[in-house]
Amino acid sequence: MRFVRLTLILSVVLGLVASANAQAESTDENERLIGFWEQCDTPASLPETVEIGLVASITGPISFYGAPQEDGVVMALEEINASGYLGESTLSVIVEDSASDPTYSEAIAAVTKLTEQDDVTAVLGPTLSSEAFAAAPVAQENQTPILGLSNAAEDLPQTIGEYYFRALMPESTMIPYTVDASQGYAALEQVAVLYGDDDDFTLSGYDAFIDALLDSDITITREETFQRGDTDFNAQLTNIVSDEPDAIVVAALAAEAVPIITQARSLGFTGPIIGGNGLNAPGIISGAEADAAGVLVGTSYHPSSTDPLTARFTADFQERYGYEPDQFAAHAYTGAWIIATAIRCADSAERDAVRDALETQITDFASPIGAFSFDENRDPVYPRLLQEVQDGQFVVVEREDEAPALQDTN
Ligand code: 1QQ
Repeated sequence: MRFVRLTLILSVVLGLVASANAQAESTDENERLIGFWEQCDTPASLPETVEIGLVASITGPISFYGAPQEDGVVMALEEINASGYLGESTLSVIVEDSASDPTYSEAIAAVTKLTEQDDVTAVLGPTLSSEAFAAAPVAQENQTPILGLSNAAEDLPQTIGEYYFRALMPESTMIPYTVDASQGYAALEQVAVLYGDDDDFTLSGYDAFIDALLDSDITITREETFQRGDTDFNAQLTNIVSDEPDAIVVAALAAEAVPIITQARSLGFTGPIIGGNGLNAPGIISGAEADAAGVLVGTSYHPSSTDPLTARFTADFQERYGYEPDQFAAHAYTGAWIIATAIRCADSAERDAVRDALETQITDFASPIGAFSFDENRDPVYPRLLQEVQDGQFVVVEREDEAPALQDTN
């Protein structure tokens, strides 16, 4: 499986080398919607090939998130190489599947291989915050920049160190917005909280929800817990529903979120179900079907955006893969372009130079998730939006920034 994927990527890369030079001088505006074409000169000192790694849970229950991540990264690399963004140099990726391993040892082994054996310039991933807590320290020890694409747990950059950056904002930044925006949309006086107490991401989601609810003077009717792999939530939900809350807040990963949603509806709960990042996967909707109606979740990307860059990303991805991209694909695509931009701006494949460029160069980077910058904690800043599941799809019900700033593409 991995061999097939690598072969495929290699042939994509090789096929593109030939066309890269021809297109390097292209001034086609559509092609240059994304990238720091003006901000940083075309690099001249890079090796023929610059290698990066991707660690993602492409198989198993976490593939809800990891599979679209791989697709987003592969598409970004194809664009980067075809457009000559790195001059004569080709960016290639070694993909490692951390396979939803609940012990996280697959993620640790993957980051070890990439940083110690393959000598990659930088690593993208891993998918879960829990995987990142376990595996990113290996990149830190090997002084290799590592960009989390979907890690929302609290304090990850501070815990791992200066080589860790992330392309997804922490729950402590997204959830206050989610709760605030949901209030404008649904009457929330008393709310129940259901959360996984054995995962770094769901625990951070729990903390962020509690803080946001208390800040908004919303009464918490009850708190209930579960663990990864659980399938029967009827005991917790029966208690929760008996209090007649206005909404249920859920900090869960997708595999558990689907039965939570369907069992809550079976028990007669018809109100909003407000989720953290785990509920951003479209698999929630295909899994819970009509029961998903009324799920509210904060995010950064929506395929309906009319921003030209976002619209082009959405159309190209849909055409290439035959399915609509989700937030996880959009962050992965953006993350790959950001690594390429750090390499371009540093004019170096050297790890420290790329790390420094990530820290100093990435400001107002126009992307499918809006204008993207890193703050002083190496956490990202970009506009947020609230979406609700209506008629079997995510629909934007509020956005923080109607028109994300577009960088000058001339
Ligand atoms: C995390 C997450 C998950 C919901 C998706 C990967 O955000 O583990 O931090």
